[in-house]
Amino acid sequence: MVSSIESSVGTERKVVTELPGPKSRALHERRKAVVSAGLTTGFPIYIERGEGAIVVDVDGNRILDLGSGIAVTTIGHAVPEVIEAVSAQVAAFTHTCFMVAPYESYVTVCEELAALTPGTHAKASALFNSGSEAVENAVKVARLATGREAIVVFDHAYHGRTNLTMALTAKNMPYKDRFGPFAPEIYRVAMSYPFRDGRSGADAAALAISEIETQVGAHNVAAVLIEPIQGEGGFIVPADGFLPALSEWTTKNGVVFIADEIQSGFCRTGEWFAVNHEGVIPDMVTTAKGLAGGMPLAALTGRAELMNAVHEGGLGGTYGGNPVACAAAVATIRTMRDRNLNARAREIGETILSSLRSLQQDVAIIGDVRGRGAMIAMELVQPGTKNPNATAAKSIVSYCNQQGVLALACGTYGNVIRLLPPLVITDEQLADGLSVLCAGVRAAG
Ligand code: PLZ
Repeated sequence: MVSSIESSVGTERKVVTELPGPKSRALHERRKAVVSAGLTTGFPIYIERGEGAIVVDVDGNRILDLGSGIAVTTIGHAVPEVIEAVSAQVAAFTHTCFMVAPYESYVTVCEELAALTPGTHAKASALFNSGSEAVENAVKVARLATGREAIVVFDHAYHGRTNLTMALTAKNMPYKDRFGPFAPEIYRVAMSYPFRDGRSGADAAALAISEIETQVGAHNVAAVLIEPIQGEGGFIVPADGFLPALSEWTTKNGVVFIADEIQSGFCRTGEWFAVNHEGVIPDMVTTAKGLAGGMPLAALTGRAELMNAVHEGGLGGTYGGNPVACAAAVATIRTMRDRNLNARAREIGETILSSLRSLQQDVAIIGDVRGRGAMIAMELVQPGTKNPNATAAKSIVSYCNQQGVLALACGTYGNVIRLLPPLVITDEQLADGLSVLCAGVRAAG
């Protein structure tokens, strides 16, 4: 069964119909009648199967996936280890609710999280269904453990779409517009954005800290919540020293430092977590996405004294840490370790960076190329300025799509193209994807 799936999907990108093809277009018509218009799909090809870095649509087109379903299928599609673990778990049992009748895989996932997240201190975790839910719970625990209410977040931040996490997310359109009122006691301060603010990490941290101290008061702050590399906001890598300075300030002031590693975690940046690049040890870490290789699972991991400050029954949910998702996570983490995917992420990063940096020499619309490991982006500008060029981003994404390559845009200004390939992408597939992308950039520039 596993081998027939493996052998049935080719490894090369191959477009056999116009895109989207006739079957995808027909499905899209059906969808319009019944799926909320609030959900949009940039490139509505309907997927039938996948393997590694290739997804196959209902018209038989083989599409190269450079987005991993937004950093989720980090170990690739249809990974044999995950197929086996999930299939066995589905056959054994699919649900009991961990609060009703527990099972081993939940505990194993929490053991892995304790071992892999930064720091050797005692840790405890709780498992949830989505990234937003993990972030919501981080806020709950930080408030309870500190007895304080204020939560500090940053410009360009993305933390989710639920009511509380919408308030934590910076960008209005499309995430927040007319969906309020929003949760109170959320304060936004300046992010370090080297391409746009030109500040050193120390200066950017001093600015953020002074905003917190003058506008909120350190003693009111329960937590500082930050993506160590911002995802939806534009793959913004803060200047060196920014995260360590913030982390030091939180420690001095009894504030919980929460790293939202939902997009940047689990080998994406060439480390288990993006904070590892700067030796920062967060008090709490939220994870999801890459953690379970495509099954919905999220986690909140934190210092045991914070996580265990919660009263009995204070955390939970029907599906959180579902056994099938936990089985997938155990297999996913093992696969990451066995295949040394952190090293592979770094190799992929070097290849992408060198290709995009050399392109930047002759194309005036690339303002910045940045990122770590296999989390790399280019920020597009109007030639000769730093003014955002969202039109170019749109046309490059659609060029890639027409060639059978899935690429994603992001950014507060919609002008960033981000690459999040599955880490099992082959050198040939990566070279192919980059040549399509570079042609798209040249055409737009
Ligand atoms: N924190 C850092 O990246 C999810 C959002 C896609 P959920 N990012 C993709 C979209 O448009 O909804 C994300 C993230 C960071 C939290 C989240 C939220 O995770 O699993 O989507 O709830």
